[in-house]
Amino acid sequence: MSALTDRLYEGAVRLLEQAKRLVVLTGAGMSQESGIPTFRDAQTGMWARFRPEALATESAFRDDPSRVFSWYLQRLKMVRAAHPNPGHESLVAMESRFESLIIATQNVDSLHSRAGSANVLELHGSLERFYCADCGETVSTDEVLAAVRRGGEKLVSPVVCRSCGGLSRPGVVWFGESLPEEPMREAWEAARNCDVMLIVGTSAQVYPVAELPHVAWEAGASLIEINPDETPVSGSCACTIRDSAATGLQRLVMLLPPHEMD
Ligand code: BJW
Ligand code: ZN
Repeated sequence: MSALTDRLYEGAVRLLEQAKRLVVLTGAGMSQESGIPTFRDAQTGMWARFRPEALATESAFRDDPSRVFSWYLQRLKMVRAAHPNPGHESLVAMESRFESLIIATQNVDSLHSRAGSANVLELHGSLERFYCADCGETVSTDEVLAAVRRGGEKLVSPVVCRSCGGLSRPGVVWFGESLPEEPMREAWEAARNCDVMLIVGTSAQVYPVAELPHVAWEAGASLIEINPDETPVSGSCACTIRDSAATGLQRLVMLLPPHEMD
């Protein structure tokens, strides 16, 4: 570990020690060490193999429902087989050290909640929910999983809605769609009121979530980034830790002195 890296961790710890309200903004890099590919990493990202507009839009779904539905079923199977990594667990361990710790995540894999984090705002929805693309009625995930078992590795047609006969779609936010209102309102409010925003494993390229660090910064919060690579937000950060999510968060938890309430 270099002296510069040590200083960056020390700087981050000093900011966290003084903070009462922490917001953690997470992206696909957070779950990379759980074996879930990121979206944009050149060699391993999901979109190294697929074009986003070919799969993550409503029009792609309308053009070829089985192809898009099957892609999401494969991903649901993958996240169900995955486990939270030490980075997710470190965020759970950090909770008791702050008056409030809110996780605003773009991830649809539920790994923060499965790790045990209490306050998680899912800004891009979840792979665990399905609903009818026509009437909005919830479609049971058990029914969807039964379709997975029937389909095996083959293309699976979307489950048909019992109310209107429409096709079921994953409960994630596609390009051109608005984000869920309530978590979005809470995330913006938390960003305006936090002392520190910790930004972990996101390329900070997808809007409107990419605005959140700017909202926090303009309201006077300090920004800390954990990401092996530079991002558009790096220049505004007080500390940029160039490590993986699991390494960075584990080390921060280790260095943070115990809370006086502990
Ligand atoms: C590690 C690591 C390790 C690796 N540890 N780190 C303003 C300007 C320009 C464009 C727009 C704008 N406003 C809106 C737009 C359009 C669009 C957009 O942002 N486009 C940009 C790409 C330019 N936005 C939208 O369409 C949004 N909707 C909207 O704005 O609606 C408006 C509206 C108004 C009125 C009526 C209706 C609508 C919706 C965006 C939804 C995004 N959805 C997706 C797909 C979800 C479904 C699915 O899962 O398939 O969400 S896109 C995809 O990107 C996914 C992610 O959540 C999101 C963010 O990606 P993320 O998490 O940052 O991952 P990566 O891969 O990009 O980065 C990984 C990072 O981790 C890297 O930095 C690595 O270095 C790092 N890393 N290993 C730590 N181990
Ligand atoms: Zn319906």
